[in-house]
Amino acid sequence: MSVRCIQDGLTGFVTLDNPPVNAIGREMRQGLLEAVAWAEGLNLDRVIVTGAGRAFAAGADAKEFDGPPLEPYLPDVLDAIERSFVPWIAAINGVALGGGAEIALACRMRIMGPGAQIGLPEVTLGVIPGAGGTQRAMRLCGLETALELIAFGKPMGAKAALAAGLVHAVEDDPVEAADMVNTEELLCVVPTWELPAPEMDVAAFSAVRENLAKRSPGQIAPHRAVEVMEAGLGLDFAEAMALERATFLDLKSGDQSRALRHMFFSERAAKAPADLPAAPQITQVAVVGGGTMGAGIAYACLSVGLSVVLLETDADGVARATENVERLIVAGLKRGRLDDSSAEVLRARLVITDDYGAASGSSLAIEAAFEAMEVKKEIFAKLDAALPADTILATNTSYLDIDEVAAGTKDPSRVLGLHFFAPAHIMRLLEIVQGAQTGDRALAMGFGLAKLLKKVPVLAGVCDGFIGNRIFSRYREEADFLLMDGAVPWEVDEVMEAFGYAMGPYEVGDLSGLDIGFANRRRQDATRDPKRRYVPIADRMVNEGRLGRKTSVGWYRYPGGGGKVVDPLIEDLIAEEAHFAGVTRAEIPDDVVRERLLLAMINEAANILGEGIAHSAADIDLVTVFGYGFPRWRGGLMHFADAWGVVEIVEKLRLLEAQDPVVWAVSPVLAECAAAGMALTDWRAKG
Ligand code: 3H9
Repeated sequence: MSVRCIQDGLTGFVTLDNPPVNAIGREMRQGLLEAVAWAEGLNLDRVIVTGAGRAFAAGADAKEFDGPPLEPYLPDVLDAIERSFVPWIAAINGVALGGGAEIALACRMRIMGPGAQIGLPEVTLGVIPGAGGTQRAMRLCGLETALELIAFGKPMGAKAALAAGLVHAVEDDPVEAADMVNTEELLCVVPTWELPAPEMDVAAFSAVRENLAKRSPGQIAPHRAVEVMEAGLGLDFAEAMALERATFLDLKSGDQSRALRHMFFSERAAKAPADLPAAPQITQVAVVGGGTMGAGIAYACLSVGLSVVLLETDADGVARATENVERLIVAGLKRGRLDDSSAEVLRARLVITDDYGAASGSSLAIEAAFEAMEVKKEIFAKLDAALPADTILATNTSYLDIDEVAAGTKDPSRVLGLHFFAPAHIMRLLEIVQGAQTGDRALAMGFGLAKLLKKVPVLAGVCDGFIGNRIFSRYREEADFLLMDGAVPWEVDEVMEAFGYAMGPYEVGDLSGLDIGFANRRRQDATRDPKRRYVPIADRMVNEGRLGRKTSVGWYRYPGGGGKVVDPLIEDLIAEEAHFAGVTRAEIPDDVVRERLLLAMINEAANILGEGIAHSAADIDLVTVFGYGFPRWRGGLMHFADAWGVVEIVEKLRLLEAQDPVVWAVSPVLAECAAAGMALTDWRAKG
């Protein structure tokens, strides 16, 4: 049973017990309802409810959200707890989130452990609190705090919860403290539903709405939560609860909640494959190259307690690398992630040198040097010579052929790709690239490192750009085709921002530097299909010294290194290139811009799936969301494609294919899914 009841004198101890985090499923709701009757039947003095293990309760079991609601419903269970003549005390031993927090809010009293957290993060799953959270929280901690808690879904620690009035006390042993509460004192506490709703505060509502527009553009649930709270001020408790419940149920069956649940569970499913051996122990990592990427990787490793030997080519390189890491440490200090003593510990675990011999104690080396095959080969030869035979050798290349890098080493089975995303200490995605000869031990090391760094690991095969950059390259290519055909960069950017990206492709290009894409295109010149359409606009930009933010001019201008401004010269440049190419440009409606970009990415992603470069559609979703800013609330590229409809996608692609069969050849995976009425998410390679 997921609810255990024990009587001790006139006290009933109720334990929520559904490992690992006491998610509230039907059985727990039933158990709680029975516990109310049990305590009343015994005429107990009080009930103390707590959670088994590390959590109080992580909220409603989100796995149940796909089906219709099952009785007994949580609001009814909590109503029974709140109105019972036996008062309940929540002893919050660990996280109390969503429905878990709502259980606590329905209790007469709440005592929290110092390390526990309480929060209403339902909006992160695309819903709002559905068991009284919106109404009880604002009665307990006031409108402003409740709005912050619910609209942004960020949990509170014990100290903050006490200061906000959400809990009555913080005690080392909340169960023991609950047992000590004086009965008369307990009976004097007014049940939450009897408390008056706060006064209307127009400024608080405007502030939260303004903030939401900036922090959660495109998401519905936070706005609906705010609406319910606003309406609740003018309704009685029962009416407000009914409105909250109806809104919760409406959102639960909507696309955004489905997408966010998909992301929640996919993120947790991203683990080492079950057949891999245990990850080898890591205490020291060698990082080659102390540029932005290498310094970020080194800092990420240092932050989780690893020692790092950062290898550079010469004394100048060492000085530059030292500066780069130090900049990250100072930023960590500024943001409060580090204090003076933890910063010192970090520095003490870091060696920056040009002596490869100093890295001989490393179980893993990660090369993050200049993106050129010859450079990589040279570094791998040095690593091969200087490090023990069982050290795993990884390259952080974004595009290059890992098999070619591995071929030059004594034992290619210990070579893999570990593709980090900038800034490496912040971005959650880690593509773990498996070469033709990569061994299980090397893969296990990659997944082990991802776990240590709290990254989302995705296994990828070898191809130009792996999963993420291959999709991104196609996106960028199609964006340039759109320019040639009639669009302008700021229109394309606005369309993709309206779709949910924080930045469109051209602003991203300016940020990373247009020379990067240029170098890639030159590398691809030898293998590009001569029949494939090629747009030289971006090349011309680079040839004219427009490299993006670093030169204060790229697709946009950045006067004084500040914010972007539209540059009308670009329109002339595009028009000129179109003239040279004999293309007649015409205005392209926003929905066509959006569709072409999304179709291009979906088609490429389906090929990536079909070629076995990605192992599942969900992996592609993780890559697009965690590495490339695809809106999480759309569930990632493939989930979005399924929601759009594979049949419709294939119909649209066929029309484009008729115009340009090279660029738009329809992916066999998409064609197969459309013919079989199958979702991309369910597609599996045969055999
Ligand atoms: C809600 O409550 C609605 C109500 O207002 C209204 C109802 C009427 N459901 O994250 P972890 C699983 S909405 C199902 O790896 P951690 C998770 O999938 C809910 N399963 O551990 C994983 O399974 P597996 C509002 C859940 O220590 C395992 O537990 N609540 C749920 O890093 C361990 O999870 C939230 O949004 C769930 N609700 O973090 C909180 N939660 O082992 C969501 C977890 O098979 N949960 N699982 O991979 C969290 O934020 C984190 O899981 C938590 C633990 C902080 C609790």
